Amino acid sequence: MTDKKPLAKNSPKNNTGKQASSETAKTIDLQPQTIDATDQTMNTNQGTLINDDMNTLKAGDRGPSLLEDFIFREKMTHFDHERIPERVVHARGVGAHGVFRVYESQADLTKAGFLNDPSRETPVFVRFSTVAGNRGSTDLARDVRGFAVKFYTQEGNFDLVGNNMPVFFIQDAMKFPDLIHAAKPEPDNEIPQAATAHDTFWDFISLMPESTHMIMWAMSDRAIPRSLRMMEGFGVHTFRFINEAGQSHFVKFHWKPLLGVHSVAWNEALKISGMDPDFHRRDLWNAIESGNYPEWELGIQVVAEADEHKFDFDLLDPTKIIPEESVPVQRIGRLTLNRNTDNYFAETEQVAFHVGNIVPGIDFTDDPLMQGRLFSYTDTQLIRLGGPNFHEIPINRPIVPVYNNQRDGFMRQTINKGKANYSPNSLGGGCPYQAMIKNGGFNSFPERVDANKVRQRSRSFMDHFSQAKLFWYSQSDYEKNHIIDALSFELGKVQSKVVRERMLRTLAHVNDRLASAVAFALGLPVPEGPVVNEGRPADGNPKHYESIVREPDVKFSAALSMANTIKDNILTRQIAVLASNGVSATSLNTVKKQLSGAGAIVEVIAPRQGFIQTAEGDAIEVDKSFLTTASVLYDAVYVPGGANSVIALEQEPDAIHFLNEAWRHCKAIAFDADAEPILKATYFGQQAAPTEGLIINNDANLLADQFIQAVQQHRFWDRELTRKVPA
Ligand code: HDD
Repeated sequence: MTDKKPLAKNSPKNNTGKQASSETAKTIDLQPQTIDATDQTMNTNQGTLINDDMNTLKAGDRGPSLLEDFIFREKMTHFDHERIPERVVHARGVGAHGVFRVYESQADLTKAGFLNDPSRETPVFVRFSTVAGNRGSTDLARDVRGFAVKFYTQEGNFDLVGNNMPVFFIQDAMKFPDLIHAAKPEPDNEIPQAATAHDTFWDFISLMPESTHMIMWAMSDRAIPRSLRMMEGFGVHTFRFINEAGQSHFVKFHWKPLLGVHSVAWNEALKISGMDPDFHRRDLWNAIESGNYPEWELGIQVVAEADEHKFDFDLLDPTKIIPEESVPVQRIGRLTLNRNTDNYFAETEQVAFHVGNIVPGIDFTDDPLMQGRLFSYTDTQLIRLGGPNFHEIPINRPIVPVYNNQRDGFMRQTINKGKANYSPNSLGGGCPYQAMIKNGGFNSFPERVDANKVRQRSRSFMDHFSQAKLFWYSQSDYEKNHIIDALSFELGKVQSKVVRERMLRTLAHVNDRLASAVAFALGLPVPEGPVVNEGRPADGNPKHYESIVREPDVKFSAALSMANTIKDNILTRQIAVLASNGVSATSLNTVKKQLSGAGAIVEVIAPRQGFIQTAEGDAIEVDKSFLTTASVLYDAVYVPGGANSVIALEQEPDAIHFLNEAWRHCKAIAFDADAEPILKATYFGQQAAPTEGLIINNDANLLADQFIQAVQQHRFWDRELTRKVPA
């Protein structure tokens, strides 16, 4: 047993033993709380060294345990209290540290310091999440993804608590608890987990036509991202920028991923959920550990105050986007995630975001969803994190010291000196002082509000379908098919015929083809008639709540289709190489070298783990066996030649299934020319199937070039137009 004294100082290392890749004001701030037990001796929470952590204290070695065993009692009590309530929504998440830097000063728009100074690197903590599932649910659920960014600025924390979709299901926060109750597992039997394919969700949605635009996004492939690193983020609401002169501009925030926006196939998502429920979490972790830091550009759409009413929708309505054709997105800065957490609970679980955390230069608008959020986020942390001092938890505290007269409460850490805990005071010399506006004191934008108090929705919010149509019109053919398939799946799981019919009526307000294709899959006719919209108009006129059915002014927006995304690199793409004893090392190594050189991650998969013997007589280490991995965990497959390897894999059902499934999910597949017998053994090799994304070559260098170009395309969705592969 080692007998060393605990270290007085804590180590700044992260839990991989590697030095943090980038030191920021926040990483320095976290260091006093970061503990590394390497070479240390175990002690109790009171500091007493522990001699035996294996046995409780007993009256005789076969006798009863003794109550005086303070070491056991402390350990067990702490364990019994380890869990805290999970988030009521966005329970499953993953976080990482990073930095943000603005490209050029935005001082003409905002006085926010972190957007004014290109030399300033602002530390950030980002948490991605799914919305509906529990903490232990699968990453690849069909769901919206949370994209919450905490900027630790020198003027305090700014939280941009967004999603990977630019609109929301509801317009008014009053409906949030109902939306979430309907989406979560049903209350009588708590089924289904992390899925909206059930009656209560679609019952609610079918009665809320304002959700139609968001439903189009949620039923699109945006809801099943290939990677958290390959999805967009949006602040959703219209915010305000305030400059030094006090002028306000409306602003929408965007995050644009440098790797492009990519998804998986729905059938693939279902299988990934079984093969690796931590698929996204692992992908993010591995990317950061390997130095492939995920990056996004911060985009803004800016609208002058005077132009507030020039759109065919209301800027305050969170179910609407500003089409990029109307107001282009300016890319103003870059976010880089460069450090994994040291401790999931301390950081990712305890981080507390709040839409209300803003800094001078940024302000709210009267979006009624945003206004309700301003209440909910602090309130939820009070129960989740157990009291009013959650801002003191290291991951939540700002990088600037906090001086105010807020005191006490459960788990208070700060030791405030002095007698004066009130303001104004003279006994404390009047401290802490209030800040002048010119010295950075926050002052709200003096928006003029002159109105009657009403519990009502603006008529300008009643256009429920035009942007759902815009989204539909802007999708490629394969994306439209995926939306039809997703709705057919989800509504197909709904037991209530009334609900299904009501949803078909809603879809008919978006597009006839969409509605009739889903109706066909459900074996139902498309019902006619208006959609239902609940609401008690304060003016007594039911027409107030009737949906306005119209075409959008902008009829097509390229930015809405993932088909138009970046397809010029294969960075961090996972490539499977199927091989067995007798594989051609020359081919395998040539292709692997080129793929790795282009930034892909290549893994050799064989019938068994360990090593395979190559045709040339060397041994190659196997990364995974067919038992421990699956095609759905890769972006593309390569099958090198080598006579014995080809014979072995041709007769290996797992290898053939691997290839058939990769084909079904529209992935690039490459064969050495002499590996063609394996192709012949696949289902697609026996059909007159389209050959896009299928590469066969006897020159390994040429094959690698063609393969890289194919992998860049991500997927060959047109394959789905012919008969699907039975895999
Ligand atoms: Fe929310 C969490 C995003 C509407 C109430 N929300 C939460 C998280 C994200 C969002 C990303 C997880 C933060 C984290 O990682 O810890 N929420 C949104 C977006 C919305 C939205 C983009 C619409 C534009 N949310 C919304 C409304 C309400 C809430 C209307 C209530 C009035 N949201 C919450 C919450 C959560 C939350 C209950 C649960 C855990 C938490 O806050 O910290 O307060």
